Amino acid sequence: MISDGESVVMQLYSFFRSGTSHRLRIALNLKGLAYEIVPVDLRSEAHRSASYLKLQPQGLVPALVDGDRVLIQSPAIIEWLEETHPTPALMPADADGRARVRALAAIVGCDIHPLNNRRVLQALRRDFGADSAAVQRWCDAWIESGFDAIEKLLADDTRRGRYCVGDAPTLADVYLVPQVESARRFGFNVARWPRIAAVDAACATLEAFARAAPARQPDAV
Ligand SMILES: N[C@@H](CCC(=O)N[C@@H](CS)C(=O)NCC(=O)O)C(=O)O
Repeated sequence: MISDGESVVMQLYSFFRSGTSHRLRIALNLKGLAYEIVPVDLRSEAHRSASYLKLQPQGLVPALVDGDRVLIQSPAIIEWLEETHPTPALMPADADGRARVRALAAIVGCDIHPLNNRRVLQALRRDFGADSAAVQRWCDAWIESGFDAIEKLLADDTRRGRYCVGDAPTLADVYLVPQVESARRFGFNVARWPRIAAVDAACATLEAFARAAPARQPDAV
């Protein structure tokens, strides 16, 4: 464990290309919290090792260790961070704004990301005989329908600023940016969703987002 002088630095079990790990890195950076990355290499099945399963019994990244506390599931960890480190807030002050942020985040977190997750794609190949073209069609469908909906929601929001909701980054941006990164990896030109592309570009100018990018991680190879 590393100490920053007063407290023990949190450890983030993370894989550089994992969208859920990417979310956590952005949230931690926005909050200005110190953390150490512990790489978990999904390609070598490190997430299924006995030692990692003791932390996260599903064998999924990320996990956040804070002293004796082990936190799992990125939405739960992000909410915990928001509650324990409320400044800067990643949720708007008003209930309507918070509902909007949660809805945008849920489109990514519930309706796009889980369907394109590695273990789901492995099951499609292994148990249902899907070839590479079928798997690509599957992924494309969920990204397209989710991004079409987000683009429409952004277009309809007349009070929108630089980010998904308002003029400061919120959890909606924390969820969206890693999904944009993933869509690019799946071969999409994100310019076809101009408002999503603009939010992504605005976020990229912030150090908290730039430092969280997969390419900037110690395990990026
Ligand atoms: N709902 C979980 C999902 C975590 C998740 O799916 N993580 C992926 C990486 S983005 C993973 O570990 N996949 C391993 C696998 O599918 O084998 C969360 O948000 O923490």
